[in-house]
Amino acid sequence: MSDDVLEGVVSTIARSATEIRQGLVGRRGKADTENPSGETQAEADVWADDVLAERLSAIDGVGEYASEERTAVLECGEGLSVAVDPLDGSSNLESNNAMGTVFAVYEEPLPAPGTAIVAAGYVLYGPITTMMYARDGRVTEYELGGGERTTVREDVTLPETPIVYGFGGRVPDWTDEFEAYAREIESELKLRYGGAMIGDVNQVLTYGGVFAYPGLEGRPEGKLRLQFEGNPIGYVVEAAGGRSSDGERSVLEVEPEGLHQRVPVHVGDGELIDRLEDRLE
Ligand code: AFP
Repeated sequence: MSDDVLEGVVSTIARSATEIRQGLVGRRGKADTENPSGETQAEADVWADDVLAERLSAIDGVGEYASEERTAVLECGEGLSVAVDPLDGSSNLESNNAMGTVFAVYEEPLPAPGTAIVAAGYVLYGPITTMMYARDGRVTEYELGGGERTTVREDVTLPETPIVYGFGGRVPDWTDEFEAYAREIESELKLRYGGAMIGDVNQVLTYGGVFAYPGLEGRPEGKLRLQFEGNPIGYVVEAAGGRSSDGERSVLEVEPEGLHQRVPVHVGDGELIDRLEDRLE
């Protein structure tokens, strides 16, 4: 596996992130199209997907491009497979809140398990634009600007003392087991939930704690997509010394059934995830 290809993927996403952020202006409306998961797309979803597809598929050594916003895998030669959520939390664009771009590089054709990931990360469009990048068990944080990326933290590790939590889904739709777990956690930690997985997971990576979008009553598969959200975020949090779980095992060990399948996602402090699995048993 070539370092150059990975460097090409990461620098292309870092460079594009600055343009994507600028290009959100004037693209806050809804497109009249749906993504393969049946969700109405934002204009910005479609545009950001086109920008990233064009640039990432042009890299020598990238053989596949797939995204949460398009039905099929784009074949583009021989090499690694890049899976992207171009604008995670795009429903936050209307209210001008945090959003992200999520990516994972797999060394197997898609759909693939998280165990086939060789590198993953995300861009956070917060007050400033930052990137978390995980590879070979190490996580690095960069600040992005002017197409450049500046290292601000190396060996990012989940803080030992958990402080924050964020749980998705409506409380009435939580299973009794998950609700019991949530009641315990809310008496111990502070709530931080903004509706964009990337913003919420970055809170956990910065302050310690747990994020989850669980399986729901009537929707045991939850909401988040395995290839584009569950796997990349599981890979980053595990590389930072935390744990990921679909409720029973590491998200990275979930066998893929389809490109756009959903999976319950729980990530964060190892002890808190162990407790969750005990509760859901
Ligand atoms: P959008 O990309 O449609 O805004 O969804 C964001 C997301 O996939 C993930 O980032 C959030 O954690 C979750 O959905 C928010 O879902 P709820 O709106 O149900 O809280």
